[in-house]
Formats: sequence, structure tokens, C-alpha cells
Amino acid sequence: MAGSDDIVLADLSDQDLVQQMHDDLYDGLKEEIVEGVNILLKRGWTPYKTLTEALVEGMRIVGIDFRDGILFVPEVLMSANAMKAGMAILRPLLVETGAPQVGKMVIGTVKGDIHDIGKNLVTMMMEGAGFEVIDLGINNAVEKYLDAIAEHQPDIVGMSALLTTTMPYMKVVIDALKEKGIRDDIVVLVGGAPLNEDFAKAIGADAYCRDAAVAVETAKSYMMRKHNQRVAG
Ligand code: B1M
Repeated sequence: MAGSDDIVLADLSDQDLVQQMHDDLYDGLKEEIVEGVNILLKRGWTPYKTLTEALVEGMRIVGIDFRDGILFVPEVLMSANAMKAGMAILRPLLVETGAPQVGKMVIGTVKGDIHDIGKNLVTMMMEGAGFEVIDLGINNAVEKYLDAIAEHQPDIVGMSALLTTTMPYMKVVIDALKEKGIRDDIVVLVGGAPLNEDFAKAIGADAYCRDAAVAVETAKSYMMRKHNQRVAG
């Protein structure tokens, strides 16, 4: 099948194929993205390289034109759907590492926010690193986090926000943990494009995670610390 009328994706060099996939993601062409991902995997690309170079980079370009008013919500939704179709192929590959379970995480996008691609990516990478992840989905009010914490007793709570208007809600959740007297029992990691280290510090989170790989490394180091404390105590 061709990426557009006269392009045969399988005939393209790796570099041209990735470029074409960025264009196809931009145009919201789901089937072509699925085909492109499968071709790259067949050529020996790792799932992680495929994810970051073909999909995440393509979405970054979409984001720029969305910001500049060149693309609008319906088009970006199609890009997001195409991205998710590609991620669906990569998910089992990233998850099946056979790593022993290293910890448990509850994660969700905060109230008022429906962006979930980044959160889903973090979930996939965390599962691949051996974490059990309870994904609460999007638009989560503080009660949802509290209920999930009571039910699952996670080591880590992750929150995602992509809007400057929804990121302050993370503090609502952290304050609720303090009120319940459980803040110190849980590691709180936050992420999302508009956040930064200073914001994370200001709201009382344990760490800001720039991307999914940083989230995994940060989570692992907190679990290591917890383990060492247990051994020492
Ligand atoms: Co929206 N959107 N969007 N959007 N959208 C942004 C965020 C925006 C920056 C676009 C822009 O103007 N340039 C802008 C926000 C501006 C601001 O607040 N300053 C924006 C806007 C304005 C809106 C609407 C208000 C538009 C409107 O309706 N007029 C609306 C809001 C809806 C709502 O939530 N209430 C809206 C809607 C949408 C769509 C539905 C069309 C779609 C979402 C589809 C979906 O997610 N299912 C969408 C999309 C796709 C985007 C952009 C283009 C891409 C986001 C994305 O998926 N990136 C985005 C532009 C951008 O971010 N530059 C934009 C790819 C993803 C892999 O990256 O999510 O950053 P990211 O996740 C990374 C890291 O941030 C980190 O790791 C991830 C992987 O490496 N991370 C975490 C994320 N969460 C983490 C949690 C952790 C750890 C790390 O926990 C431990």
C-alpha cells in the first residue's frame, strides 16, 4: 500500500520513510502510520527508536502548526488517532521485557484535561521497565486519585497536564494527600509539556519528568531509595 498516491513506503530509505511518516502523521493517515511502523520494525529498528524518531517527532511538528493556527482541533485529533494506532503496535513490544515487577504506579491526566498521548507513552515505558501501572485515563478529579491510592496502594502517583489552565490542579491533588496524612508515603511525579522543575517544586511534587524515559529513570531511582531505606531500617 502507498503512503500517498504514488509513494510506496516500503521502497523508501529509512530517512525518507521517517520523513514521509511525519507527513502522514500530520495528515492523520492512520493506515500509513501503521504500515510505516511495521516497516521500520521489520528493518530492525527498536520499538523505542521508532516511537521517538517517527511518532513523537512527528507529533512535535503537528504541535507547532497547531500553536500557529495552521492546524485545528479536528485535524490534530486525526493526527492523534494515527499516532495512537502506531503506539498500539509498539506497546506490547515495549512492555514485554520480562523485567521483574519493581513497583506500582497510579497515573492519570488531571481534571479539565483530555490530552493522553504523553501519559499513555509514560504508561507504556513504565510497564516496559517492570512497573505495574494503574491508568486512570483523562480528566481526573482529586477523588479519583484518592480512591485509586486507597485501592491499589501505589509507590508512585503520576500526574499529567498539557494545558497551562489545568496544571495548577496538580497542587489540589498534592494538598489533598497532605490533608489525608499520606503525602510522605507516596512519590509524586508530574509531567506534561507546559511544566518545568520550578513548577514541580512550587506545588510540592517530588520530581518533574521531562519525558517518558526520564519518568522511568526517576521512578526507578525512588524505588531504589525506598528499597535501601527498608534494608537499612
Ligand atoms: Co491540545 N493543546 N488542546 N489537543 N495539543 C496543546 C497542549 C497546545 C500546547 C497546542 C498549542 O497551542 N501549541 C495547547 C496548550 C496551550 C497552553 O495551555 N499553553 C493546546 C490547546 C490550547 C488545546 C485546546 C484548548 C484546543 C481547543 O479546544 N481550542 C484543547 C483542550 C482540550 C482539553 O484538554 N480540555 C486541545 C485539544 C487537543 C486534541 C483533542 C485535539 C489533541 C489531544 C488528543 C489526545 O491526547 N488524545 C491535542 C493535541 C494532540 C495537542 C498537541 C498538538 C500534542 C500533544 C501530544 O500528544 N504530544 C499539543 C502541542 C504540544 O504539546 N506541543 C497540544 C506528544 C506527547 C508524546 O508529548 O504530551 O508532552 P507530551 O508528553 C511527553 C512529556 O510531556 C512527558 O512525557 C511524554 C512522553 O515523552 N509527560 C509526562 C507527559 N505527561 C507526563 C506524566 C508524567 C511524566 C511525564 O507522570 C509521571
